[in-house]
Amino acid sequence: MNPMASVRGAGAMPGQTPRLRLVGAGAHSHRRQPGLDDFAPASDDFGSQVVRGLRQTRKQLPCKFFYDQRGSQLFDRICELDEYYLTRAELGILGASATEMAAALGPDCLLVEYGSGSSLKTGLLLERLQRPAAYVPLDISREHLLAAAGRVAARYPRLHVLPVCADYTRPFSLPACQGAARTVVYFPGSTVGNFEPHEARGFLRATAQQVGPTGGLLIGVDLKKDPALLHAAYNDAAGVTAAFNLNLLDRINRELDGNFNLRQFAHYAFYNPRLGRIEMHLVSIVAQTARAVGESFSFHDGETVFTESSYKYTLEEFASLAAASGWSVEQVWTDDRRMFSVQYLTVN
Ligand code: AVI
Repeated sequence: MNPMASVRGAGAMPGQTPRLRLVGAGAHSHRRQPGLDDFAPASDDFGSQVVRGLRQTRKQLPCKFFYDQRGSQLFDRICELDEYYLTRAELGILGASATEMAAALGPDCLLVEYGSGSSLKTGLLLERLQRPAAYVPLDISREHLLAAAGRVAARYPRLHVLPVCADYTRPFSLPACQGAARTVVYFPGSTVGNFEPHEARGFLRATAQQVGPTGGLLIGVDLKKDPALLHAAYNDAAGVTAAFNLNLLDRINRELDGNFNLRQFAHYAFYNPRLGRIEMHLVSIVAQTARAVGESFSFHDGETVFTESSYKYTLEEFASLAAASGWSVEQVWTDDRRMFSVQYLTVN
């Protein structure tokens, strides 16, 4: 999975010869085979964002940079951890309620999956949709997107699969699809929790614009719960989340000529109940200086680099966030323990 639509380097499926066509913003096409509409920025400017983040008084790095090839593999392992309940809970909800979800979305819908990655969760839904007009997997990683689109097209030969390579937090246009009754964005995984609340509002508003007045949003939202369970989910015993967090420094070393000593930084994640979020940091455990992109950055003993927020919502909090961003919550599905929710929103 590629939740933050960042760059990952998974290779194309063996034997697959994807057709690649670059189109500029505003132009788009409707293809009946897996081709590609490509709006991916030429570069995500990793170097300048690292320099900007590490120059701040409170150092921080954007969490979207977690997902290089190694980071994406580590994230896939996180999703399988006993402590990381999110993926299992969401899959359980989909397994139990995909038929109801498909009914809520209605017939002839154009389903657009943001951050589709390997499109793993989508099959459950696609199989139950009534006459889907098309499926649009949307991801920033071209190779991974094309491989996944090819797999979906092979599995569902009657389905139009129209992959779009884009960062869903930046402008792009969807392929035209005649006969679609409505456009529904599918945004699983509670990636919305990785946005700051003002960013989540901006994202929800932009998504409402994207789908238009008849559109919908099917979204996974992690719920507030016992902080001990949250703490365990982000501090797994096997240390996979720690490796995922530290990989960001390793990526800086690999890609930006850095010399961060990974043994001198520690993973630190905790639930901040006042802000309702998990915070992930990398703590410098000694006073040190590291170099990257030709610049040096000093850290005092105990200084942290803030790497990720993962907001947790109550159903009421998320409903008011949605209402403030042009959406109404139509239906909510949760697991028995109310750990996680999948919600169907329509445009106000
Ligand atoms: C992608 N996102 C929803 C994950 C989360 O739980 O916030 C990313 C993650 N960070 C640490 N573990 C998983």
